[in-house]
Amino acid sequence: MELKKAVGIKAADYIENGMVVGLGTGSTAYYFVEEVGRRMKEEGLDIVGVTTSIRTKEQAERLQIPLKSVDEVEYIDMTIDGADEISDDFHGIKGGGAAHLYEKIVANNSKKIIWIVDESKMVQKLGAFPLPIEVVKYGSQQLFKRFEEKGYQPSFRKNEDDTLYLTDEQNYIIDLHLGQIDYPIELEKELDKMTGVVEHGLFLNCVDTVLIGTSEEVIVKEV
Ligand code: DER
Repeated sequence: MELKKAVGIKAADYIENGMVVGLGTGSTAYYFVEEVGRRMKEEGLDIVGVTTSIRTKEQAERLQIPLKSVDEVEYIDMTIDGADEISDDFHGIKGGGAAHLYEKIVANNSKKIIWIVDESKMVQKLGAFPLPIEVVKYGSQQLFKRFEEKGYQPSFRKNEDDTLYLTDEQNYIIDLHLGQIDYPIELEKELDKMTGVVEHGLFLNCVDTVLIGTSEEVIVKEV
């Protein structure tokens, strides 16, 4: 957790007065948002936040970070968010925290995207991490069967009480256990065409900067 805290705090250095900032979701982004709150309180940092989940919204409200919806701003200057896997060619898998739909909406309306990870997230090729797929409830069992037939080893995301997990949009998550993904762009095209798939966790060709927390330092990689 220390690596996540170090990279989350470092990421806040990129935030400047007057920015509209996309506030990511997850255990690493949590530390970034906390640091933004600290800088606002102690240094007078003046920004507007656009959140990527209900839980980040609640955290930002606790920190009294002024917020706007993604639809209330012309664009977002910079979004700082976590990731579950980042490949050598800087493609990402997100959605481990089931927030990838809102995260992708905010990312797609951002001028600059920074991902903050600990070194364990850096991989040669994507796929060891299950690929989250947000699906509408109606027809989700049929989609599940399609994924099974494709050999994608699907599983519904569940709560601790074994009920089906519901996203902020009240949809289901199906996680695909694909193993190494050799052709992510082709997979993205296939998933984008499947009726009932709301959004998948492939974030391809979108990140600008990656901050990697290691035991020695925070490494900055410009893509
Ligand atoms: O859901 C997401 O994409 C989040 O960014 C999350 O999965 C990042 O992981 P973390 O909690 O290890 O930062």
